[in-house]
Amino acid sequence: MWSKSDLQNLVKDKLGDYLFIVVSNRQPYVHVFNKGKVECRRGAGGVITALDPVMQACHGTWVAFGNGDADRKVADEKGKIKVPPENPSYSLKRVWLSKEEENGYYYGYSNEALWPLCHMAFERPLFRQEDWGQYVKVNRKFAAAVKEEAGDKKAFVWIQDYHLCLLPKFLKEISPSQFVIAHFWHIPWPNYDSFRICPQKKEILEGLLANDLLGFHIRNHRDNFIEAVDREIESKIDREKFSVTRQDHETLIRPYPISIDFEGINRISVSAEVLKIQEALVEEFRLGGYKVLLGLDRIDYTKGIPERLLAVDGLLERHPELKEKVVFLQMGELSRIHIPKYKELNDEINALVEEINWKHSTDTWEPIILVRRHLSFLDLIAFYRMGDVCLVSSLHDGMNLVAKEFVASRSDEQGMLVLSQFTGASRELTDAILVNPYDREQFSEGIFFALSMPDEERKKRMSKMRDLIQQHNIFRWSGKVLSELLKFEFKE
Ligand code: GDG
Repeated sequence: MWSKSDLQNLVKDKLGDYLFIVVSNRQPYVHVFNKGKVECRRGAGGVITALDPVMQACHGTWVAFGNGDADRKVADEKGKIKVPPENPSYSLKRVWLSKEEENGYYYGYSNEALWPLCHMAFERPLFRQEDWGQYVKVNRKFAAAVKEEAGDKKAFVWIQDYHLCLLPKFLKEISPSQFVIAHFWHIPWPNYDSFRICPQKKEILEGLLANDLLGFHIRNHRDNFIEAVDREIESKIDREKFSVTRQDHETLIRPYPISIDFEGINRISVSAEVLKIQEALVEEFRLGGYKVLLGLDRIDYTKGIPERLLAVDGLLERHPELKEKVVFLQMGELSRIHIPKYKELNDEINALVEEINWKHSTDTWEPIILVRRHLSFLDLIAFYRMGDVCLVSSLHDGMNLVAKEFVASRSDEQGMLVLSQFTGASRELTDAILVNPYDREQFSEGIFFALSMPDEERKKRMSKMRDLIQQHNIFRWSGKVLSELLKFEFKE
């Protein structure tokens, strides 16, 4: 089994005199003012969990957008600061963006054009020329920051996600042989008929083909990307090797399903702190005696939250005997609220919760509790521990880490996962109850099946899913990508 130290050793042994630079929009540490004092917060999410220890081991540099209100105060004149605060061992180099750049590059082109383009959630992408202009400008800014950091030294650069499609090309333009570049695409890559509407499709593909290695979660996304290249770009495609060669440069295209820190989550899930939070939450939401259905997401239209609410409504219609016996607890952190679609979704969710609660509630019970609050990591695990059934109903999702985190939190082998078949995670977690969130009846019955599953079967299914995630953990994921990039054989 791959561990954090295996990954650290790999990087130390194989990096040689190359620098290691990670580039992402989101930073691993953000500085904010809290009651007049500067506070440093660690970002959440798989990439940070996996790469923070790697960076600590190889003393690399992480380049990211400095979005915290106290970020400038603590950084030096080059935007740099050593992190983590308790053990400063690598550099975080912040890229500063103006409001206009943030609007055009982040909210505009990344999240109103590329995000809906890549997810089949039937939201029409908005391609504004001025957003594209800012997107190009900001990608150039990131390239300049990487070059400034590397000087003339050779560097491995690992880029994250759809915010930085053009960065690989700009880096190779600045210095053709200095950088070896990998890029991981965290969201789906759509089929060609969806992708071809993008006015900047050629520029995006050319940007990504400057990478030496391009990773997707699943084979289907890889194949969709290759198909887009085939239809749009003059190049040589090797379908045995899964590579594209264009102007003498070869890009390997590979699937790497991302994962989580299974051991870390598993350990915390049985801690006294988590148990204490769990008890407090049961009291706060008065969950004692009920079966708890759980949803936990960033509020986003790709996550299928209205569909989930409708499925719970359907469940209570079809199985009225469950009234006063189950509660659906939906936690949701607001996100991207500057974008009108996200505000509309929020209103839609509020209205649905009100309607369904009004329809089914009794004098002493309401079926749905909606909570909008940012959770600490410990709160998050406590929530997972309270759920009898976790509902993940994305309309389309690259992977979905909530599904994997829920399974890892259940060292008691209790709980069951109802999982959308349109998530990357559903390819691996075949012991979950797989549903089509657009099919309300089937989804409702899936929840019913999960609630009424015999103990033995539930334990068997959970144990199989837990074994899989334990083996295919986040450190193995990074190890696989880096092995390919550093060109040596990956060992299990
Ligand atoms: C993209 C792709 C892919 C949520 N609320 C809180 C909180 N979270 C954490 C969860 C989980 C993460 O956020 C969400 O990850 P997902 O994978 O579910 O979704 P996206 O944010 O859309 O991520 C996705 C992922 O990239 C990785 O490649 O799986 O398909 O869309 O880790 O736990 N964390 C805390 N408080 C919250 O309130 N601390």
